[in-house]
Amino acid sequence: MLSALEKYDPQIYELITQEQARQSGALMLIPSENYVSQAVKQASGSCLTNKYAEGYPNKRYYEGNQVTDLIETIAIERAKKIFKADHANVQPYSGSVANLVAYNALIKPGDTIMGLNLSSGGHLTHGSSGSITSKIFKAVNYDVDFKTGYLDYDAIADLAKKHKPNLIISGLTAYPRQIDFSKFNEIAKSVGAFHLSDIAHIAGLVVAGLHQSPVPYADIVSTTTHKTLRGPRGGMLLCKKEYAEKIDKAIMPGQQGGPHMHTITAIAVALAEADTEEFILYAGQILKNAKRLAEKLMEYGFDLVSGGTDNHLMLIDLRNKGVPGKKAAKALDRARVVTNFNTIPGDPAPPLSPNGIRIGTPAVTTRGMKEEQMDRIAGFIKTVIENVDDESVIEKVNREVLMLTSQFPVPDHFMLPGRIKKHPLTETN
Ligand code: DSN
Repeated sequence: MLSALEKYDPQIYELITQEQARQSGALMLIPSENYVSQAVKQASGSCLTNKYAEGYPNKRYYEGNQVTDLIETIAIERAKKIFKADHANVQPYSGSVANLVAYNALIKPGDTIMGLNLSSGGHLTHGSSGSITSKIFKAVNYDVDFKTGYLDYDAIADLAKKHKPNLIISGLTAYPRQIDFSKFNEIAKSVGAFHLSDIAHIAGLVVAGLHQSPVPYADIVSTTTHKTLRGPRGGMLLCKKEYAEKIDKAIMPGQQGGPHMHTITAIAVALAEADTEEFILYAGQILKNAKRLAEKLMEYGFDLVSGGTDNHLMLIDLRNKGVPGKKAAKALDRARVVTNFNTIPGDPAPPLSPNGIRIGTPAVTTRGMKEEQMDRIAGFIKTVIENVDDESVIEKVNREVLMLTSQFPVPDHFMLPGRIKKHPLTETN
């Protein structure tokens, strides 16, 4: 494929090559990023990108969907199996779309939604002031306890009683602790609200049994497919049987036209990869690495929100180091340590210049890095932050990172041992 690209569009070919080199020579610590397998990449770049398939398997508005019907059915069945869900829809283009679809399926414009504040680790689509979700709906936000950094379920229950939301969202993009979805469900039900759980960040941990699953509790569960789940960039919805038709209709014709069949094909592959012993070990190592990285950073005097992590990510409050988050993230990037600047709970600084950075371990774990390498990464972060204005020190770290990453090549061709079993659907057809 690349040779054709090289021939016809050398400029784009060259840029892809540069990006490949960047990804390979850097420590990708953004907790929402990961590396997909060659099998997922191949499915994503396949001829399925050519096909329109509006509708659902065996109920399409276009002809020629004999193969896409089988592929989408396999993806749905694999999703239902690994998440133990009654119903799955694999068509949402992204996590943001999936959340909007869930709102549209359950509530109406003008209703009240209640989600985690962006600055406390929530997502834009959980009712943030800049998001259309706060324009269509009345948005109420809960925060983490600013002193402990943890969710305070009593305070959330009180807020729910006060505002009587129609829908409560549980879920995170920058909360470093486990979430008790059963408690969220109790709170939602006590005020007659629907419960949407957004597990975009932790889907892989949920599948591996390393985080409580919201599937038995929430009315609808939304997720992306490309973070800890390690699939292509996409979205997915899971729900109880009673909401199946509502969800399907809210996606098509409610919000989307033709599904991206190449993405759904790659999602199917990723879901099978996640249904293996190797994936469970991978998810376990993500957590071990995160814990070790957090411990080492704290040893170096870094202030971690909530005093550590019990998932794949952590938030560093940089105020005691006297370095703003953006300045820190830019300096780290020059040293090939890629993070993102992030608000910390109750951050007095604006979101474009916050006091924190967010880091996580899913991508470096995919490269095979373990606790020993986490110690080195913590050392890189310490050196850069303590020498944030010294380009010669940053350049030295840059070279050390390059040496470390060369020992853990991007698993561009990593394959799981053995082959994914043939699905009975294609055996009988
Ligand atoms: N952009 C994602 C993240 O980085 O967490 C959330 O959508």
